[in-house]
Amino acid sequence: MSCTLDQAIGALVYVFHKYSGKEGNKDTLSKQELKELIQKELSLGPKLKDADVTKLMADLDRNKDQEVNFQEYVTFLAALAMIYHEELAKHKC
Ligand SMILES: [Ca+2]
Ligand SMILES: [Ca+2]
Repeated sequence: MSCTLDQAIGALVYVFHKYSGKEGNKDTLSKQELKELIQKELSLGPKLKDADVTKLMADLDRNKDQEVNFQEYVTFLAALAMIYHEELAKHKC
């Protein structure tokens, strides 16, 4: 039986490929794919404006190829995990 962390990591990989395969390079997320991933998979998605996605894309795209590869995506998830961790800490009293 797999544990929850296994499943969570599996889900992270699965979600990346679910969107990265939609257009262009199958192994990287274009801005459109990134936007769709955020809007459909994250609770904060609908709050993000187009300008936010553009800025996020620029932050994530370390090698400046206008695409988010898996390594860059992992950086994004790590940042998200930090935010979620802080939020959780706030709600625990
Ligand atoms: Ca793609
Ligand atoms: Ca890139």
